[in-house]
Parts: sequence; C-alpha cells; structure tokens
Amino acid sequence: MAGRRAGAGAGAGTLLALLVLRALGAAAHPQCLDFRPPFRPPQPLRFCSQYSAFGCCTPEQDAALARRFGAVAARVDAAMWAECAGYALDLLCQECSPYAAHLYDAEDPSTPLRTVPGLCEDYCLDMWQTCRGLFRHLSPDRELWALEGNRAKLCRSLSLDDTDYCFPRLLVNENLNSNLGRVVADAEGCLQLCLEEVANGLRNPVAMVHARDGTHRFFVAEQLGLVWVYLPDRSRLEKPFLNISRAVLTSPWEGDERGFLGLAFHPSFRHNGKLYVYYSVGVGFDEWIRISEFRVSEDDVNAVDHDSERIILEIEEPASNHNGGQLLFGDDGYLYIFTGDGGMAGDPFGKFGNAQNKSALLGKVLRIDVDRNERGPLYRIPPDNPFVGDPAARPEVYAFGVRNMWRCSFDRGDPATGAGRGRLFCGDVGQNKFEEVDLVERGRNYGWRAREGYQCYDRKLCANASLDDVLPIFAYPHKLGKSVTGGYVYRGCEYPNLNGLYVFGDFMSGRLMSLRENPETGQWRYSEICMGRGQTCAFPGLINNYYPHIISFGEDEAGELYFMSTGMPSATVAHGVVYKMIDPSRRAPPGKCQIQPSLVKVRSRLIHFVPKEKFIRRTESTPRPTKAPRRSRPTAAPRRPPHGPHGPPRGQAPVGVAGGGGDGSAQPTPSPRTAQCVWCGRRASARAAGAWRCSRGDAGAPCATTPGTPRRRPSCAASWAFCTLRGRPSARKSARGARCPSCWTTCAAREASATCWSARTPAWARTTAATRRMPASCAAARTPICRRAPSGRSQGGPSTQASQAAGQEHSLSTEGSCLSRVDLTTGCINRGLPWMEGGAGEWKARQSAGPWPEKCYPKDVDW
Ligand SMILES: *[C@@H]1O[C@H](CO)[C@@H](O)[C@H](O)[C@H]1NC(C)=O
Ligand SMILES: *[C@@H]1O[C@H](CO)[C@@H](O)[C@H](O)[C@H]1NC(C)=O
Ligand SMILES: *[C@@H]1O[C@H](CO)[C@@H](O)[C@H](O)[C@H]1NC(C)=O
Ligand SMILES: [Ca+2]
Ligand SMILES: [Ca+2]
Repeated sequence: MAGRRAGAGAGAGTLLALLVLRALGAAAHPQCLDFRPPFRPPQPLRFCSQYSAFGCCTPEQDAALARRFGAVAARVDAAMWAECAGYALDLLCQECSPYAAHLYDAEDPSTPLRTVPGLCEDYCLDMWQTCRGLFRHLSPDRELWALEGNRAKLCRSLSLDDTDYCFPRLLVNENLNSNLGRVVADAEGCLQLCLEEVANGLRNPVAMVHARDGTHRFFVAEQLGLVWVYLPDRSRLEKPFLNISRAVLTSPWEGDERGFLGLAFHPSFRHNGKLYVYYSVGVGFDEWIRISEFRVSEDDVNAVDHDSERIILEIEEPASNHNGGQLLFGDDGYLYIFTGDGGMAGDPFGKFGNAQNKSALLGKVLRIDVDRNERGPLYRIPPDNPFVGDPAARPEVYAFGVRNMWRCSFDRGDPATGAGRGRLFCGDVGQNKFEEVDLVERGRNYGWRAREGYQCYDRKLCANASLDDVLPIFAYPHKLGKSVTGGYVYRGCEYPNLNGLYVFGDFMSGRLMSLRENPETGQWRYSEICMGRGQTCAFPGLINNYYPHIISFGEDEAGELYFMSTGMPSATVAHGVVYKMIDPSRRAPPGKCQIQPSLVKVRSRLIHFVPKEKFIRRTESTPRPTKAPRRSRPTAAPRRPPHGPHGPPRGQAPVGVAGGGGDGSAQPTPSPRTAQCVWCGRRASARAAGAWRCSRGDAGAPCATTPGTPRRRPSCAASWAFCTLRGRPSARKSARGARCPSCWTTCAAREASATCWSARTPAWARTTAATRRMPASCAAARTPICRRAPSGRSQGGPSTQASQAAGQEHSLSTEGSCLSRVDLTTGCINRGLPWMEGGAGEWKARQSAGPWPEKCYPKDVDW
C-alpha cells in the first residue's frame, strides 16, 4: 500500500514524513471551541455581527463577548481605546469564528487552549505598534503579558505556523471560505460526511427502528431473529426485546437472503403495544415468508410477549433469494409490505413472472389494514387499494413490477413546510445491469421483469404498449455497485444542510450515495457520499471509515439518520456496526435539537456502549505540490489522489478511508515519534536532530497525519493585512493584490462595527466628541465581514443566486477574488456606508447609484 511509505523506516521515509508534516501543519477545518461544527445562530449576533450568518456563538455567548468588550473599554485609557477598539473587537470575536478551534488551537481537545487567537505576523506587528497594551486586558496569560515589551517574541508566540490560516488572513482564504457552511464536496463532487459509531457487535443488523412512543429507544434487529433495545444513551439491554431465532430460517452462508428481515411498530404502539415482523420460515421442505403481529409484554415495555404472535400473512417462496422484507406504516395508518419476486433469476415463475402478475403476492408492494383485527379477519383491504374490484388481481396489491425492494422509507417531509411528506422511496435490487431507486405510487407498475433500470430486460413484455411502467428516479450500473440498499430522506434536526437529501447505499460495493431533488424541475441530482478527507472528520468521537456491506438504513425517533453495515455478511458473524451520519460542516444551533425522552422502566441489565472503531489518520502517499496551483484552477487541486492512498480505485472494495475491512490496526501508522509530536510540528524550531520535541507539553497528542487543503496564498491576503492598518492611506497603495479594489471597504466596515460598539461604552463617551465622528449609520454596519464578490461575473455567482433563491443562509461562498462587504442576510453587497471615505472609487460611485440591481452585483462593474 502506497500510504505505508510515508510512515515507514528512516532515511527517505523520514524526509517524506517531514514534508508531509510541513504541509499539514495548519490544515484547518470549521470547528468551534466546543469541538463541534459551527452553526447559524438563531438570531443575528449584535456584537460579533460578522458571525451572524455562520459561526460558533449563540446570542448569549455574543452578549458575553460584548460585556468583555465593555469591560476592556472601561479599563484602558480613552486615547488608547480610540485607537484600539477595532483590535479588541477583532480578537474577542474570533471565538465566534467558524474556525475558532483552529485559531485557538482547540482542534485537538488534549492540547491547551490559546487565550488569544493565532494572529498573522503583519497584523500582530501592527497591532503591537499602537495597541500592545491591550493584550493584558484580553488574556489572563501572564506569560503573554511578560512578552508585551518584545514585539518579535510576542508576535511569534501568537503566530500560527501556516500563514494562510492565521487571523485575519483566514477570512480571505478561499479554500476555507468558499464552501463554508455547506456540505463540502471534494474535487470529484463527493459529499464529505463523517460517522459516529452507535452500536457494534451485531450479527447482520437488518433493521433499526423506533417505536414513535416518546422514549427515543431504538431497536436493532439481527437476521438471526433477535431484536435488541437500546436506550437513548446507547446502552443496550442485555435481554433481547424479541428472540424468535428458533422459528427463523436462515444460515451462516454469506449473502443468505433469508431470515428475520423487517419489523415495524404500530403507529399507536404507545397505546396498543403492537408490532409487526417479517421473517423466513421453513415449512417441511418449503420456504415461506411470514408477517406476524406481536404485542409487547404487559409487565415489561422492553420485551415482547412471545406468546402473543398472530400470523397475519404467509406467502410461499419458490426460491431462497429475493424475499423482500420491508414493513412500514404509512401516514394513512396502513401496513405496507414489500415482497420480492420469489427468487431465481429473471423472475421465471408463471407465464410472465410474478412481478407483472397481479394475482401473485410476490414482486409487489402490498397494503393492508391491521387495525381492529381482534375479532374477525386478521387484516382488511383498504377500500382505496388500486385493484380492489379487479378479478385478475389480489386486492392487497398496492404497486407491482417489483424485483426485490430492499429497504424503503416514507419521507417525513420538510420540518418547516412539510413538503415531500409521505413520498415512498425504495431501492429495487437489479438483475444483471442496473440498481434502481423508485418513488412508489399507488397502483403503478415498476417495470420488472419487462425492464431493469431504464433498460428492457424481457424485450417482448417491454414492447407491450400496456406496460405503462414508472421509471426509477435513479439507476446505476453494476460497476458502481451490485445490490442497492434503499435509505431515507434526511429530515432530522441536527444537520440542517442534509435536509431533503435522500441517502442510500450499495451492499456489495459499500458505496454511499445521495439524491437531491430540484423542486423546480423534479430532477434528481446524484452525489456520492465520501468520508471527509483530511481533517474534515477530526472531531472528537467521529470516525471516517465503515464496513463495506451496507445492509440497511435507519432513523431514530428524532429523525437522525443511521446505517448498518458489516465486514462479513454472515448471519452468525458479529461484525455489524450501526453508524450515525454526521455533517461536519454545520450543525443546528446549540439547544435547538434537545430531546426529552420519556422514561422507561428497565428490568434487564444494561450494557454500556463502548465504541471500537477509530478515526483513521492517514499520511499522504505523495508530497503536496509546493507551488500554488494556477489561478484558473478550481479551489483545490484534486485532494484525492487518483488512487486512494490505501489502494484500489473507488467503486471496488474499500469504503471510507479504510481499505477493505476498516480495521484501524491494519492501516499504515506513522512512527511513534511522529505520532506524538505532530501538534508540535508547527513549532519547527523546537525540532532537534530529526526528532520532534514538544514545546507545549502536548507530547502524546494524537497524530494529525492527515493532509489539509493545498496551501495557497489568496491574492487578497496580503492586502488584507494592509487593510488592517486601519485604513491608512498607504494601505491602498501597498496592497499587492491588484484584484482587490474594494479591500479598502473591509477596513472601513470593520472599523464601523467597532465604532458602533464603542459608542455604547464609557470610553467612547469620553473620546468620541473630540476624536471621532459617530458613523451616520451604525445600523448599516451590521455585517462587517469580508466576502469575495464574484469575479468576472456580471450578476453574482450561481451559488449566491441559488442561496438567495432558496432563502438560505450559508451565503458565505462565492468564487472570485475580491473583498467586499456583503450583507449576509440578503446575500447582497451592503450599500450605504456614507461615512466611508477614501474607499475604492467605484464603491463611492455605486453609493450614489441608487438601489443595487436585482442580483445585488452591478452588471457594469468588473469585480
Ligand atoms: C434466543 O433463543 C434461542 C432459542 O430459543 C436460545 O438458544 C438463545 O439463547 C436465545 N438468545 C438470547 C440472547 O436470549
Ligand atoms: C399468476 O399468479 C397466480 C398465483 O401465483 C398463478 O396461479 C397464475 O397462474 C399466474 N398467472 C400467470 C399468467 O402466470
Ligand atoms: C400486452 O399485455 C397485456 C396485459 O398484460 C396482454 O393482455 C396482451 O396480450 C399483451 N400483448 C402482447 C402483444 O403481448
Ligand atoms: Ca425467495
Ligand atoms: Ca423498475
């Protein structure tokens, strides 16, 4: 494996390792000081308003920073404050930066936190000139105070190793800001998500469901016929909820499709205690599938009354494969049953197979009514079932032409608007060529065996004009995977970016995939899902690898999304894990998603959850390019080497970053010395004789051997630093980036915010009359954040337009080169800062030009 080279041996290996370490010193990723992803605050922040749209502060934390600002103002003398308020604002507000963890050295919870954010040298040197007296008011660190008199030492101690990732240059680092707050896709368009291990040691976990009873328990079923209860804290009850392993027909044979295949709680489970299960049984030499009703036991809510079984429906299976297995309750209260075509290959039974034969229950979506079945029939036919009056059809049939739908789900609908609610998504496993995802509707024909995916399979049936089948919303060929596992539309609370994303996978290739609908066109856009590259998943408790056989997906009671996979798909091998899907780029604001599970009485012993999987840190197999890529290139040179460092091309075996089995121990590990001191790597001077010596007592810190994004100096970064010289006339002249005419405006904006706030502090009151003019409109200075306006575009970047159209908040991103001040609440360049003087000529001109054109960005100006 190529990756092993980097960590192995001495000589060339060491040299390479050093190169790698240099490159990854400052790989920054959005992360807050609580070690979690940033978020959009529930209300705009009044003090650190530049982080109103996206950052790490709640309004409460923001208010606390404003109080600190006021306290500093009261302590420093008025003359100094007049000069230095902007710096105080800058430094305090970086706690709200989406990169706060990076700026304060908190990406690794085991290293000490900085008290002042990491500063770029030029910024620091400049601040020192006039405002060095401020540090003692901003930091309790006396060692720092002691350096106050020594400009070079002070600024060195405040520096970050990588100059593109310090404050304020970080704000204009294109790599860091272009996708801020979005689900990040890598260079190949793969969405980067992370995982959290939730349960492990399971034998082919086929389902994870909840009871919708307020307890937030989740239930995981094993193919053998056992169901386990987990409490919201992820501890498992030692006693199984259900154990029908004696009745269930399966085998240790890898890939055996028989067994316990599905369960669903009655929508009124809380009141009637009923649940339904779907499993294979042997009857003599024959095989059947059985759908049974059970009740929870009267004296233990965590156990099924095993004597309560009532068989609702049994169907004979002509072959051991294609046994379906999904059970769902719809919003209509009816039970949906998803059967397979019976088995073998090509649906060979009867004249034209089972799936197109509406008199057969195989190859169907069935719908029955199991309510009020205590007396009389065990189930009834819903009166609006599509084929109720058809003598050539079973009345249970709801949809047909199904091969083997493996995992279906109802969309809960958009949490705000309800849009999408009730849509029924299924993955239908293909025959020789295509795997498909279907949106199942009442009475419709899903094509099999006439069609596989979009293509004819049985040409004769396919040519029949009366087929009238529904094509899949998405199909993929077998080079991407050979057995689809349907998933869910994400509708949870914790990861707002994922709302509306249909996430599914493939059992054979281990590929995780997603579809997102364009509401205007109804088209579904496909994106693969990858494990976050580099540092993306380096959050405590998260992992970036999983076992490849994706068996099933699940939702918890709150709507968060999970999947189950195993390294060895045998019903008797306990290699199955439940993973929670995590968006590392953005979370909901703290407190928004709190759940209050109702209590359950637990009679069994509890087994506490111990995660086993590890975050895999990788070394890169090739050194990064040292030269910045050419300007015209997209943000990042492909971060994924053509072949993952751990082996085969994508689409074959491995998933996440784990080659094959996902066993962390099998991964190349850096030499212990490197592993210990990566975090000290940024202090290159502390390195001696090929060994890394730790200067901050962080020996033993985890090894950050993952690469960051390629380093590259944004064209505006240099001039930004000049901007921070508080709008000195020389700033504009010295600004190196010729593309940054409006760099100036950022200075003014930043000043404005500081000034507005100063106006509310006693120090301001003392100095304002003499030295400063109150800005004409402090309100206009709400969002003084740097943002690049689109370059060479006349109407704003597509991303801007899209986010405006969707009324979305993550509008920090545009391509382009220049700084400008943008109101993040509208996505528009903010106008009306009449007090701003000396800015770029066109800025002034635009102020008098009246309201901005529709897309905010004037057509006539080349930004
Ligand atoms: C489940 O039932 C089987 C057969 O009745 C029994 O052998 C097994 O020990 C049970 N498993 C558990 C965990 O209770
Ligand atoms: C359709 O299925 C039913 C039930 O299995 C079977 O009796 C009948 O022969 C099948 N019809 C055809 C045309 O294959
Ligand atoms: C087309 O399908 C219908 C219904 O399945 C059937 O009655 C008819 O004979 C078929 N036509 C041909 C040409 O196969
Ligand atoms: Ca079968
Ligand atoms: Ca189909």
